[in-house]
Amino acid sequence: MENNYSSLEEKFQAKIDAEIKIEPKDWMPDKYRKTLIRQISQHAHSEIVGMLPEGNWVSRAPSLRRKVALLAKVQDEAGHGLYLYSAAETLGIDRDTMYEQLHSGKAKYSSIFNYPTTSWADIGAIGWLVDGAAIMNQVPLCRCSYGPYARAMVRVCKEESFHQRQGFEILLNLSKGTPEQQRMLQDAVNRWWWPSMMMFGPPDADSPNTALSMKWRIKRFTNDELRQKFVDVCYEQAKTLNVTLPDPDIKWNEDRGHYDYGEIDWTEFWQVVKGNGPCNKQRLDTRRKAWEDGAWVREAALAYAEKKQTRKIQQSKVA
Ligand code: BYC
Repeated sequence: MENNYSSLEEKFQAKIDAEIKIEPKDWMPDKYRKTLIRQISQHAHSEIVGMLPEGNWVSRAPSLRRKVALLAKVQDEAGHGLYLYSAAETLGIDRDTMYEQLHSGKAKYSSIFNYPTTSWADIGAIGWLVDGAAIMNQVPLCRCSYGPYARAMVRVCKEESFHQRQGFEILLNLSKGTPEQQRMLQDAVNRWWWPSMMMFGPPDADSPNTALSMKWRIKRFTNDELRQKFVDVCYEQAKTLNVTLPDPDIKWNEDRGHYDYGEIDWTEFWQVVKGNGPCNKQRLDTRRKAWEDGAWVREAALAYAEKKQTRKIQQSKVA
């Protein structure tokens, strides 16, 4: 039995090494399935919780054009959540179980969405930094070894890149505005920079999942590799926006060919992940309320589906 399992595992790894996608009905190690369910469901939860800080600004966007773009972006996040829940379902977990894990506080979702959006510039900063970090992390996921996740990510990334641009454009406008608008921009960047750096996850040395996820080509880069790419890109973009990144230790390192950066507050990160961030409670309460308020829609949809099915059976009997 053990020999049989190890030969299955060898064949599985050989497929991965040959860049052949793993599909839902293929044999896979239990741990591969569990890792994917964990990552994809956390990712789906992040998308739908991620709608909340921005949704807060739909009614206060400063022009019709900004409102339309923000509304479209928030709707895109809902779509991303749906593709990702569907991708996770192909691994044998059902959607209600995933929702239950989110609503009971058992499931993780990205730490970034537990921070408040207190000014319009925050919407720009989320687009520039949060979506920028998301793209850095998610483009390699388009080459993830698991087919349904990789294919979902292609569309997600196309939409994320529009989100990043709309955020950057908001900030670019503020950077050319009044001194008050420029202060608002700098304040938003000050507050969103470090939480965005934390989005990539703990340092490689403290990341229990990275090694296996790299071997199985779920992840193509480590947390620190992606974080470094993000710093290098943002430093240059910050110059265009005429803002300073709130890290006095950022400086070009000629030997490494990258920007060095300062110490991240990992105590704050773990506090937020454990549920003690500024908005964790508010986010989960809002999600739970949306779920409860939507009960009648689910009931109506089920009743309609049942009615349709009964009618179909009756018609087939008559025929
Ligand atoms: N927040 O071993 P590690 C978006 C957890 S959506 C909370 O490195 P892994 C967007 C991690 O889950 C953003 N928890 O884990 C949406 C693990 O805990 P468990 C989300 C975090 O999985 C709307 C433990 O820490 N993106 O961008 O190898 C609007 C140890 O970590 C975080 C994705 O989900 C965090 N930041 O690597 C705008 C992308 N970081 O599960 C934007 C897909 C780590 O062992 N996910 N943890 O209990 C990934 O790429 C990987 O899961 C991560 C973490 C890089 C996030």
